[in-house]
Amino acid sequence: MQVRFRQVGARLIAGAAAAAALFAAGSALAGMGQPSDWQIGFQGAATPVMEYITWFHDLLLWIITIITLFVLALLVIVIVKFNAKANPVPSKTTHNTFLEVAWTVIPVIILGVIVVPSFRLLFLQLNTPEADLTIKATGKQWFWTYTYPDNGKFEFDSLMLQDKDRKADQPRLLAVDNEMVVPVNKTVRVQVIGAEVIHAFAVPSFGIKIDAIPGRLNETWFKATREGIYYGQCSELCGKDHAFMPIAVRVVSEQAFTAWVNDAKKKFANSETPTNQVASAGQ
Ligand SMILES: [Cu+2]
Repeated sequence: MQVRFRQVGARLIAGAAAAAALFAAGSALAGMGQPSDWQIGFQGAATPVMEYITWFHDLLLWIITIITLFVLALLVIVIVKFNAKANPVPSKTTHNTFLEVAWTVIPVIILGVIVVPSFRLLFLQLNTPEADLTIKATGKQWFWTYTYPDNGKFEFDSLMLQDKDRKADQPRLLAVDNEMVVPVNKTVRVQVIGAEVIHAFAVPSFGIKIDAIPGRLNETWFKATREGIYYGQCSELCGKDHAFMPIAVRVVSEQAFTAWVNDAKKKFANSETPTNQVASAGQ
């Protein structure tokens, strides 16, 4: 019996180690701003909110793994030690005060450990700090329109690049013609609304995902701490081209942002959403 126990234990540990190694490899492959092959974990964090989400996720993964292994070990013990063959005359024990207090108090402590960072994260996500600039993102069928009310009120449409227009380094189904550009290390308030149906504005590396609902102005925020390009997608089933309305956010230095704003003001002056773009968005 002892030998069989040890064999089962050794196999469990080997299995857990293999799973941990696979997970570590998958996490290491996590892309920055876009998904990568064989990735298991989240995309790399580019904002304090996403760093918190990643940390909280890892904490929960440890807790749930330990609980699962503990319950599995108890089950294995019961199956091996207390089956009818191994234990023909069962004990008549019914109550055990210490055990009953322990299995009430220990889960309460575990939930207490989880609830504190959970609420902190919720407040961090929902309390928009003093914003340095506001951008309005309007979900349309099937593309996004970005408005910069603080920087000259220009607005432009952002449509997914078709394969023929895409450069080699631009990811398929994610790259767009006009990226949303923001300065690094600045708090950006994003106001999100839907034009006709419900969409959702989501950028994994920023840790943001919020519904774009017609007639309701939703709000989220992010503060990107490193430059680069970060991709997201509409995350609410919104119709036939739901999969083809990506979000691309380029985070640049403050000087580059000012230069871009000056160009954009001219490029997108008096811009209105041409109806032919709506028609061609899905082709
Ligand atoms: Cu959508």
